[in-house]
Amino acid sequence: MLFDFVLLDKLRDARHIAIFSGAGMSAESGIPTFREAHTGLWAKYRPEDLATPDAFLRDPVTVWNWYAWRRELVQQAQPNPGHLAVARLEALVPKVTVITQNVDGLHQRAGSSDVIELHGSILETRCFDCGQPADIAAVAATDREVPPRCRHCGGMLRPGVVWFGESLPSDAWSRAAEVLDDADVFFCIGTSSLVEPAASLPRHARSCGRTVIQINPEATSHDEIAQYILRGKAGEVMPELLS
Ligand code: BV8
Ligand code: ZN
Repeated sequence: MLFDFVLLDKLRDARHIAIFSGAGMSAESGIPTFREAHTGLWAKYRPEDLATPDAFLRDPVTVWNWYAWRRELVQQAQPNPGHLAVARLEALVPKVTVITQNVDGLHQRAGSSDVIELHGSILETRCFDCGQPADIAAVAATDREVPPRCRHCGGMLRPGVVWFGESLPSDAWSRAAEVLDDADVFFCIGTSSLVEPAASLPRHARSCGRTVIQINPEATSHDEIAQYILRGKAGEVMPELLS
């Protein structure tokens, strides 16, 4: 892929690069995107119907098992060349902040040192009732109940993610807003830009005068606000951009 010289100059001169990523960032690690997540075993469910507190209260076993399946997938997955290229950016640019919608922890495993998880982490577990964190490995070793129970209050344990209808962690959201104020380049990688309020970040970045770069094999609503559209896969475009 040939890159615009002005784009390459902007990357060379950048002081602070923000990387806003979605499920497409992890697609080449073998983790189905949300648009694909209802395939195979879960074909009859839509993610938006499972990733809600009501769904969990209505059918805790199905929701718990869906997350147990995804957690297993995530733990077996490896960061792909796209994650690794994002991590390598830190050696080339004074400051790089990753703002991810993903809950899989692959940016951190690739070596990115500053990752804001807007939607929490599937690797974390907490009590639905009292909020106490739980060590899922320790719990699974002794508690066969599905979902397992909180040791403090006996409530059901739940994944440490942000469900639809739940607020984003206030510290993560305020940190993302600070990054928007400071970054000079804003990558938007592998997101369909459908989920709010995260999807408002690239639009806000553009309105603040940042250089917005979209990397996605398909068109999304953010194409209209991006100055640069790199039509391709994260695992191919990002390493090429840094080569
Ligand atoms: C909130 C954690 C308020 C859980 C997730 C009506 C209109 C507007 C908004 C709403 C509405 N009704 C409700 C809302 C709000 C709702 C929302 O946005 N709903 C959507 C469905 C319309 N948002 C919320 O509920 C949020 N909270 O608003 O709170 C509030 C205020 C006060 C008090 C109480 C409440 C919470 C949203 C967070 C939900 N949790 N994840 C879990 O993971 O199970 S979101 C979840 O879906 C993912 O984390 C991800 O963020 C999102 C899916 O989006 P993408 O990441 O973009 O993935 P997707 O599959 O869609 O797209 C993949 C893209 O990758 C595609 O474009 C594809 O082309 C591309 N791609 C594919 N392969 C590659 C690639 N790109 C590059 N390389 C490749 N190889
Ligand atoms: Zn509890």
